[in-house]
Amino acid sequence: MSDIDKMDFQGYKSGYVALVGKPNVGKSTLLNHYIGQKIAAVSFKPQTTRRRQLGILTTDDAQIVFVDTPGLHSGDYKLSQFINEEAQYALMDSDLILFIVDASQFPDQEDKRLAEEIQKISGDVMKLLVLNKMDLVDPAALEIHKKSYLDLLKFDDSVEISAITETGRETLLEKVITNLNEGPQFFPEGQITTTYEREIAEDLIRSAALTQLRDEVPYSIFVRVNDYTLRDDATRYIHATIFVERDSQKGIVIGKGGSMIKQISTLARQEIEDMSGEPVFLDLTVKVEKNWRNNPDFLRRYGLSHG
Ligand SMILES: Nc1nc2c(ncn2[C@@H]2O[C@H](COP(=O)(O)OP(=O)(O)OP(=O)(O)O)[C@@H](O)[C@H]2O)c(=O)[nH]1
Ligand SMILES: [Mg+2]
Repeated sequence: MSDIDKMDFQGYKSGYVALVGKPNVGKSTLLNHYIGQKIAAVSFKPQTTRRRQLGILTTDDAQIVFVDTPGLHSGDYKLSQFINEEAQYALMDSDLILFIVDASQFPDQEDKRLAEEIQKISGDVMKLLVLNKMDLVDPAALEIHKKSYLDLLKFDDSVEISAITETGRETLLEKVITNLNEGPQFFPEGQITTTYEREIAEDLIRSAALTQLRDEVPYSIFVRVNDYTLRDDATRYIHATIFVERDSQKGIVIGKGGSMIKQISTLARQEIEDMSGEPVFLDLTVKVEKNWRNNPDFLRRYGLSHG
C-alpha cells in the first residue's frame, strides 16, 4: 500500500481524465465548456491541438484534471512524433479515459488505430465512449454508428453528448466524478490550467491562421510570442512571430497588400481578448524557417521535442 492509499480524503475525489480521440471530434471544445473559459484553441480544421493541456475543474466534492490531447495522427514529420507522444503520455498518466468520437459518422481507420493504441497503452484503466456532435446525428443512424464504436474497444460505459449544445454534458460529468477515486485536491481552487496566458495566445493565433487560410499552409505554421506585456491599465501588448516553412507561404500569410495577415490578426486579437477579458494590442511578424517541422534544432529550441 502506498502512502497515498493510507490517507483519508473524507470522500473528496480527484483524478486525471484524458480526452482522446482523432482530430476534429471536439475534445478542446468540450474542455473549454467544462472550464467555462476558452483556454484551448478550437478550429474547424483537424490538428488544431499540438500538445497536452490541462483544464482543472474544482467542485465542492471533486477535482477533475482534464487533459486535452492532440488527435493522434500519422505524418512523416519529426513534429508528428512529438504530437503523438503528447497524446501517449496523457494516456499513460490518466485515471480515466474519455474516448471522444464523432457520432454523426461511422468509425474509420483512424478511430480503429487509436482504439488499438489506447488498449495497448492504458490496459485496464476505465474507458468511457463519448459520442459527441449529437446535434448533427440522424436518430436512425445513431444506433448503428454507436454499435460500431462500441465494437472498437472494451468500454466500461458510453454517453451521448453535444459539446456545443450542452446535451449530455452534465450526465458525462456526473459519470466522470462517480468513477474517480478518493484523492487530494492537486491544484488550488481557482486555478483552471497550468498553461501560461502567453502560450494560450500562441495557440489562439495559430488557430486564427488555421481558420483564415486555405490548403496546407496552416500546418506549416508555428507561432512564438516574443513579448507579452501586461500594462498598468490591464491592456496587453503582444508581439508574436509566425514562422512558415517557405518563401511562398510567407507571401500567402501576408496576403495582397497585407490583407491576410490583417484578417488573422483581427480574429486572433478577438480570441485573446475573449480569453483574457482585457483589450489587446497585437503585432505580428512573419518569418521563414525552412522546413522547421523536420529540423531537430528548431523543434528542441521551441519545446516541440521530448528528446
Ligand atoms: N456540430 C457540432 N460541432 C462541434 C461539436 N463539438 C465540436 N464541434 C466543432 O468541431 C470542430 C473541431 O473542434 P475541436 O474542439 O477543435 O476538435 P479537437 O478534437 O480538439 O481537434 P484537434 O485539436 O484537431 O485534435 C470545431 O469546428 C467545433 O466547433 C458538437 O458537439 N457539435
Ligand atoms: Mg483540440
